Amino acid sequence: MDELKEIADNLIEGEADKVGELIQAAIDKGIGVEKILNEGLIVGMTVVGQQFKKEEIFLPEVLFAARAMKAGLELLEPLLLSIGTASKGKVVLGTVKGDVHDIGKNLVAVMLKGAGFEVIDIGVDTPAERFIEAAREQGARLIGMSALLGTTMQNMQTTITALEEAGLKGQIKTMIGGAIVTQSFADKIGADGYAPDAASAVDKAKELLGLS
Ligand code: B12
Repeated sequence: MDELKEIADNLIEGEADKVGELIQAAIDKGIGVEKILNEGLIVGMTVVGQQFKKEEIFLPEVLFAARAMKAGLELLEPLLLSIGTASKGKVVLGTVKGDVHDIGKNLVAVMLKGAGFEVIDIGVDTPAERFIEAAREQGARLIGMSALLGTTMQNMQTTITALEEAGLKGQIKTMIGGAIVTQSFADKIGADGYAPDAASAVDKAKELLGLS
């Protein structure tokens, strides 16, 4: 359908207003909400993720596309919730205690939402207990933690230890990321997964929740 391709193309170009207009027009025309999400927004965001991974586009383009995705999702979210679209699962996402960097975390949130996950974003400077409390309250099976500072990355370990102490390690999986984080650090602290960028974070979340 041309409308859906147009939505995807405008998302790739980062045209947030146009994406909003096209989505509203598609809704008014009676095109299914899930079709608009899957064949419009998600197709577009998948292309953006792939281009970013291959370094064909860079952060500014991704941020514009992310903004367009957010504009589109805001229109679709209430309709999706009202028809009870099956979510891929809930992910609690936050930046660890002492750290206020959130650009990367927000990108991960948009990509996860775009891929059909329900994201509970608990913000920045988040203590270990808050991650666990949110996961328990929401029944989330995955916690995603972001850190960009050498002084705060250790707080990821604190959350994992607290999960262990609460007897929840394994039941609630952990996925970590942020420019300073590496796979070997993830292995060292016992995180279940690591991803270097937002597109790979989606693949990792699917893998950890047994969806891939
Ligand atoms: C923007 C920025 C800031 C902004 C943050 C604004 C915001 N709202 O986020 C501000 C100005 C507030 C800031 C403050 C500070 N900053 Co700063 N900041 C940066 C900068 C320039 C860019 C970070 C960024 O957004 N990158 C872009 C995003 C998209 O990349 P990303 O976060 O890595 O995310 C990607 C992946 O890592 C991954 N990912 C991220 N999170 C997650 C989570 C999961 C679960 C997964 C799977 C994947 C994943 O996916 C993302 C998308 O692909 C970096 C330099 C750099 N080049 O990294 C310094 C940098 C991180 N900052 C640094 C420092 C030192 C500070 C300050 C201490 C400075 C000061 N003296 O006050 C303070 C600390 C404040 C605090 N307590 O947190 C240092 C850290 C050095 C270190 N190794 O510890 C850096 C590296 C700069 C430098 N070279 O010195 N900073």
